[in-house]
Amino acid sequence: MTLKLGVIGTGAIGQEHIRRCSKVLQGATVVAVSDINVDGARETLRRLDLQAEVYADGFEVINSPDVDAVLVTSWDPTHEAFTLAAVAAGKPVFCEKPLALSAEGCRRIVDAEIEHGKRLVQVGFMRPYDAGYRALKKVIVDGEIGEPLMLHCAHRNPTVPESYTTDMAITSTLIHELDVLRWLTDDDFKSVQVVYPRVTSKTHARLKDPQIVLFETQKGVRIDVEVFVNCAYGYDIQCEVVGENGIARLPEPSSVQLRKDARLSTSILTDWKDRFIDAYDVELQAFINDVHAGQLTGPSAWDGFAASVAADACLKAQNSGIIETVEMPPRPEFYNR
Ligand code: NAD
Ligand code: NAI
Ligand code: ISE
Repeated sequence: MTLKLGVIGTGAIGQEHIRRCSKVLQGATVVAVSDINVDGARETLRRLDLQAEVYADGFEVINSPDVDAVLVTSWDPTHEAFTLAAVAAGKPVFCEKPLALSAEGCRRIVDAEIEHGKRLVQVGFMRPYDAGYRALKKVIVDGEIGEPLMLHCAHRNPTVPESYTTDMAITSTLIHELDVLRWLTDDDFKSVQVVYPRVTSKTHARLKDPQIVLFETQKGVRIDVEVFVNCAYGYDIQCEVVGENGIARLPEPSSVQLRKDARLSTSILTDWKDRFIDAYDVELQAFINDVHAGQLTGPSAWDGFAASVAADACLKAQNSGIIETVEMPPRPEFYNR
């Protein structure tokens, strides 16, 4: 049977997910869409040559009897309300990151899901589905570099819009590392400090850029993440794990090597859509398959909550300048199954 999807938010990633669910993946079809920009939603369907109901309100999508499962791809501040409404309707929901803007908001979703009695939520943390991150994790798990001691990471975007502010470096950008580094190292964050280097001239008054986020984990691993969202040169994700016996690096995306004009070069991607294009396919196919099978297994509401607990401490550290603790409550038995 084909899974009938409703998509809320037809912006950059909403359009990408509608395209992949309709034209790339198996077992699903998009039957309803919604965006506060209704013309944008219509234009998305026209451009992709798709037929679907257009609703003015996302809650109508969730409650439509035609819709079996929901994708939330609208702006960050809207995620919590739409995800809670999907859980209340008993419908599986794939929610883009962050699950909510605070740990408190994520906790409300966790509590609602536990109350429902069965997992309904998958968070759009796609990096654990990326072949490069999976290969890096295998090297660590196989013991090839010994125990990890330090990680050096970078999350760089070429540019961001004027609406992007200092806090979003944490809630919208670093949130990917807050999830993937827990998964990669099988560890939890213990404390965090944020320090600000010299500010780039390419930013604006409400965005301090770049930022360096320094963590200590429960196992004593030290991690530094550079978040630099106006780096100008490309979209660049770096992760180097320094272990007792050696160093492992996240593979670079493959690219043709060019010898030309007395130079040896390879291109760097510029768009986040391309960097993890395969991982988005795999995460959404997993969601569709899991809904068909009746049991979600991807990044959970608890993972969304855990990342937001760390994000809240980072936000505090952004303002205090001192080392802040990350207080992670124990994982409920519900998420161990
Ligand atoms: P975008 O601004 O291009 O698109 C968001 C769309 O949501 C817009 O069209 C907007 O009109 C619509 N929208 C906002 N509020 C809405 C609401 N209440 N109901 C319906 N539609 C609403 O943003 P984007 O780049 O597509 O990002 C969307 C979400 O996806 C964000 O949460 C972002 O963090 C996430 N995202 C994740 C990744 C990733 O790598 N996992 C990449 C990009 C974006
Ligand atoms: P976007 O701004 O391109 O799209 C957001 C869309 O949501 C807009 O079209 C907007 O009109 C719509 N929208 C906002 N509020 C709405 C509402 N109340 N009801 C209906 N529609 C509403 O943003 P983008 O880049 O697509 O990001 C959307 C979400 O996806 C964000 O939460 C972002 O964090 C996440 N994202 C995730 C990525 C990933 O790698 N997983 C990459 C990029 C974004
Ligand atoms: C965006 O929302 C994403 O999720 C991208 O993956 C990230 O690199 C970017 O910084 C965010 O704004």
